[in-house]
Amino acid sequence: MAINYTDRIPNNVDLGSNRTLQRALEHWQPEFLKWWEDLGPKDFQVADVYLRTATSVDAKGWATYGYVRMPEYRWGIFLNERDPNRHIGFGDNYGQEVWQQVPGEYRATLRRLIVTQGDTEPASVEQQRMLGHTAPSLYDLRNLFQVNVEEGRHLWAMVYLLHAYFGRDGREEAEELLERHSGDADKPRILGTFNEPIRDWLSFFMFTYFTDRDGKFQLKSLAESSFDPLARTCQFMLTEEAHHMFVGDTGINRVVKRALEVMHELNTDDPQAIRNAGAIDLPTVQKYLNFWFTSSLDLFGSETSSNAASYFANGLKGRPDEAQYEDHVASEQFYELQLPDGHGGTKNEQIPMRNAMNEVTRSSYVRDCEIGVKRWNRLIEKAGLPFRLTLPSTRFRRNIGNWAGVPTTPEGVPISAEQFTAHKDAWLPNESDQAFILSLMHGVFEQGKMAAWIAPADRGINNHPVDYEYVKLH
Ligand code: BYC
Repeated sequence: MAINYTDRIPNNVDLGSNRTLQRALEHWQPEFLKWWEDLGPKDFQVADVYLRTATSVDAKGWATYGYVRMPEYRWGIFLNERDPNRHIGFGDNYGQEVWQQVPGEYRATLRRLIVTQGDTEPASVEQQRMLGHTAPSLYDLRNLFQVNVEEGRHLWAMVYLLHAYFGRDGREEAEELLERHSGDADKPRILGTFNEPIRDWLSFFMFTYFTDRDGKFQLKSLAESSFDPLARTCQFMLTEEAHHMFVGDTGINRVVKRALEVMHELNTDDPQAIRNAGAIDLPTVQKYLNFWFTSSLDLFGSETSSNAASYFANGLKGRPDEAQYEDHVASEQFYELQLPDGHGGTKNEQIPMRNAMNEVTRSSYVRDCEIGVKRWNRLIEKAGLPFRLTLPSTRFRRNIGNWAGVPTTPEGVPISAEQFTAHKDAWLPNESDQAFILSLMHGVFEQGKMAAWIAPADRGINNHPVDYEYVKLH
């Protein structure tokens, strides 16, 4: 179904045929806009931003480009087309028909999953709220705002499901999605990473590379759901998510490239000399990577999870790309985990595969993260330098799961709490690293100009040059 843009809320779900639902969402819309005004990107609301907007969910229409003022962005409700032949792809109900309504027995669990997913979307906008002021170029400013408006739309996607399928409880949850706030002492966002401040663009690129990639894997898992409207919503969200990870991937690439240029010009790999020249030294890039990668690892939940086992058994949440597996029931298989033994060592434990689904997904995620790291290292290698960026062990600096609070080296070797404290400043961004990175953050808003700490992008957006006027500031 085409997207109806004459409606107050653009949609391809025939919203007009359900007046009660339409009215409920039209009631939520001004609350959303108020939230956007209060906690969305600070300032820049009257700027014309070169944004893509979905005008249909097919390949031709999902990215239609033009100048838009952010508050006038057409946030709407778009689901992938329904596949009448779709059947449940995993778990105890494998092969049965997918659900168009929420089965009563799974109502609370599905609502919780949708709320958790929905909570991350506005959280990320709140976290990135101040970054516009310090954008390294108009190109980057535009990318930030593209990410922000689409996260806003992803919130709409979850709010639609809550309103359409969960009655009054759903409407209340939708309100609370605008009441919890990132970092709020009383009403924080649900998941840890989404309460971490993002004050600088190095963190923003790390977040879009590592944390948006958690989004990719969680959305892929939910895109397998037997609850068909959820699956179809997530399938379309995934189309938009790719650009967010691209922003992170190329952003880090450009930071590394600039560091290498300065190292070459000065003929030194002394981090202080590189900092003095206004670029970001590679050991500091590694520390930020350590922080955001490990924080994002926590987003997969515990290694052994009875929640994950019942999500899978009941067909609520599958494995990313479930079709690649041979056994979709996974009731007889086991998974081997290496867990802390409580005495400073490790022990191996076999657990039922269904209880290990978080770990299965986390492992796929780690493999996906490695692709970018390899690409960044290729640049460093080409420059003839021995330095390599690496992903730390999945045991390092964990706050959730079996390794939570167990001090280890970045390689995952258990150490004492004293040893961890002694090395912390060398492994993670310390106060002076953060102060240095913040000192580089100054907005560059002149067309064609780029901040000195980052190399220009290789190409622009939608075939425009990198120095195009992506944001018209008035
Ligand atoms: N922080 O059995 P456990 C995205 C909670 S990102 C705080 O270990 P489970 C995006 C957990 O909720 C994708 N709490 O884990 C990216 C549970 O609490 P309750 C977001 C945590 O349930 C960038 C308890 O610990 N989508 O889209 O198997 C920009 C024990 O849970 C954390 C989803 O996450 C944490 N890190 O799995 C914008 C999908 N981890 O319920 C957007 C929906 C766990 O006992 N969520 N806990 O009170 C889920 O599938 C699951 O809830 C989780 C946890 C994967 C998060």
